[in-house]
Amino acid sequence: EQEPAPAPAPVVIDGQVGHLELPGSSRILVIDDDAGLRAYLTERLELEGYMVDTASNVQEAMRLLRGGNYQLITLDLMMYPQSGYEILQMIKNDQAIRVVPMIVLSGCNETEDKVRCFDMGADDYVIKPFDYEELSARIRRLLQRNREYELLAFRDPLTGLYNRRFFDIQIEVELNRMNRKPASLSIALIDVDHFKMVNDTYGHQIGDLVLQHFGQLLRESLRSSDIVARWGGEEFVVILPNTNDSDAYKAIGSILQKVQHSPIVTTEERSHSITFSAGISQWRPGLTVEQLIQRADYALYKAKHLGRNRMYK
Ligand code: GH3
Ligand code: MG
Ligand code: MG
Ligand code: MG
Repeated sequence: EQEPAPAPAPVVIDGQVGHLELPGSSRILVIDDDAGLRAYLTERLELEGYMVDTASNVQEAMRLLRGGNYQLITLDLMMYPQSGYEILQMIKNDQAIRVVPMIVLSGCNETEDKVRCFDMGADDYVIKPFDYEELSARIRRLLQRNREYELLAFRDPLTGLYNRRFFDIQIEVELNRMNRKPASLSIALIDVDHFKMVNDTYGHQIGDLVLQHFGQLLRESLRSSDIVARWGGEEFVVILPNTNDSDAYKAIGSILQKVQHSPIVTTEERSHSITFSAGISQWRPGLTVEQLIQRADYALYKAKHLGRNRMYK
């Protein structure tokens, strides 16, 4: 007796979903009009590995918050001449910084003050004089919780890479950094060629696995300082800090070589590899984020138009 021949089921190289690491260690802003307390908190927190900045008034605090990337704020409620409430209100009125976790430090142990602070958006309220170990534990927990949310908010669920929301924030951070200290930076927009055919031939689920695998390959092939994000669909974007467009061209080119020679879907009859097209642009002083992306997008369009499986810069 003869067994029926099994249907040729596609075998897919299983893509490990990359682990997302948010860059940088935690930076804390201590806002307090008491110089002794600022010095004390700076010393203790720095011993624990945090980066600490301090501000003694609202102007300084807002300037630091707008320019820097803080993961947590401690705010003294009793400040002179502006009260901590006014600063709290200013922070919560600013769309960009209102999301930074905040612990209020206060000498008032009145329910009314605590309720008011929580209602205004404070995340925790610690009475002065405080036990440093307890404050430190509260800071640790708040940072951890926020990190858990960031991992959800900034991650693409299919590939485990960063998502576009993260790219939008990170590119601003990088350009701000370069305005302070000039350096080179390039971005690459990457679009898988004829991806619709992969879906049409093997099905959408296999298409998903191919995207996971490809995302992982991008991640593994680039430096850890390069930011790889899923732009959407079968499109990816890479930020290459400290890289001019010629070096970016080389880096992406080696991935292009690797990808076209490694089968990504294998059935009994044949194996299928994918190719991609990429558009590369280098940041120049004066370029906005939008212009930088527009240039990469135009370069990608040229690469597609010239026949795909290639780059353009
Ligand atoms: P081109 O070389 O011009 O880029 O051709 P293409 O087929 O790659 O481009 P097109 O924009 O025509 O098709 C993109 C396809 O990618 C269509 C869409 O269904 C598919 N796609 C987008 N997101 C996903 C996804 O998350 N999973 C899967 N399986 N397919 C996706
Ligand atoms: Mg005070
Ligand atoms: Mg596309
Ligand atoms: Mg495509």
